[in-house]
Amino acid sequence: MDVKAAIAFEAGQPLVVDQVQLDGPKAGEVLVEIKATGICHTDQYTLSGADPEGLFPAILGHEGAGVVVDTGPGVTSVEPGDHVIPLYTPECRECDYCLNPKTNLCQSIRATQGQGLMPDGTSRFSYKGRPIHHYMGTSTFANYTVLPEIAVAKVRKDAPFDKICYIGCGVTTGVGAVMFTAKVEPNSRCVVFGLGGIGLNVIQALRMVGARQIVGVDLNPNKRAMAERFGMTDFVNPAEVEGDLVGHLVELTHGGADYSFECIGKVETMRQALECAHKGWGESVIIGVAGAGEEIATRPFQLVTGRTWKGSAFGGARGRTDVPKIVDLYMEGRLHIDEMITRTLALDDINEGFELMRRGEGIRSVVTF
Ligand code: NAD
Ligand code: DAO
Ligand code: ZN
Ligand code: ZN
Repeated sequence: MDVKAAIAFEAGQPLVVDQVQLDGPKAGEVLVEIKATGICHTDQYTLSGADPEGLFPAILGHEGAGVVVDTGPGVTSVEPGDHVIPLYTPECRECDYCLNPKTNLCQSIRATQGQGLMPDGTSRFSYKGRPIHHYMGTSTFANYTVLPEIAVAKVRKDAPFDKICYIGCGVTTGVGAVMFTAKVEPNSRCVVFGLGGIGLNVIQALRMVGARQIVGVDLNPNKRAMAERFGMTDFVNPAEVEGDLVGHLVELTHGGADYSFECIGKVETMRQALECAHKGWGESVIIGVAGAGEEIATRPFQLVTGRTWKGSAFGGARGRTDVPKIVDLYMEGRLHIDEMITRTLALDDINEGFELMRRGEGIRSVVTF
């Protein structure tokens, strides 16, 4: 079938909106009509050419929501009409990783997903007869896409697509890091580095689980008001701190953070986040993705004396199991998304959304189809 898509033909160039051809779902696959998709930094990272694993031409996009319109042979968990959120971290419930409660990193289709292909090693997308790569197993910058059955979370039908698409990456990444990776307890003191689309979701989850202190750290003072609306109790602008930032944060949190979260992607702030964690028990969770080849550092004594360094991908969430629960939290009014969608665009204007992100304006732009 012909579908309308934003195509990334080459690194560093704007996306081109045009008609592409999409083959129907094969065994174990589903055809989904995408109703809305967010634009995330990871799409920008790949489009910029900085992503060493980036493949072109490709249809980017990994933060979507839509409706199943067709299923291939053997699909049993969803049917046409079901509302779904595509999962760049699938959940097969059978591989060694899915069977180990310590991880959410299902590996069953990891190799082909990384090659921009469906699990059978081929692409469903083509442009003028030449194949186009899938991206993160999702390719949501198209009004229809094909996904493996294990890479869709079935969600309730009354949830608005133009809001819950954000649960496909940003919301789950921030909220999950608090609930599933760190398992933050009530009354904790916490520090969040970076008050962008991820940091705000960490903050709102910390408020939801009953943290007593939520310190936000950001160089941009314009981020303060929004973070306070989501539950930040203290704001620290490193540019305004005289002396050592880590010492300041340790003092502010009465000895150090029970939990800190790095939501920027810089190795310097990853070190600060670890070192402001409380001696003896503080845990620091890296969420930000640093540039290719970068390395983190600290003095090992920081760990010897009881701090723990962790990382979190997709919030540690098991998509098919946990994403529907996050949609429920939103629909129950316990998580807020609407205020974070600061721009809604048509697919034809998708490059404008990338430009807003490059300029650091707004929190999330969403394309609706
Ligand atoms: P963003 O750009 O919206 O937010 C980053 C914030 O950090 C901005 O407000 C900026 O002002 C602030 N900042 C930059 N440098 C700073 C510094 N030195 N000190 C203090 N503040 C500083 O980004 P985002 O969308 O919130 O994403 C954050 C990170 O999370 C990115 O690296 C992204 O790639 C990553 N990410 C990770 C996952 C995962 O699963 N681990 C998923 C999605 C995104
Ligand atoms: O299993 O090796 C693997 C890949 C896991 C991918 C997790 C990606 C999380 C960070 C990238 C940001 C996503 C928007
Ligand atoms: Zn993302
Ligand atoms: Zn698995």
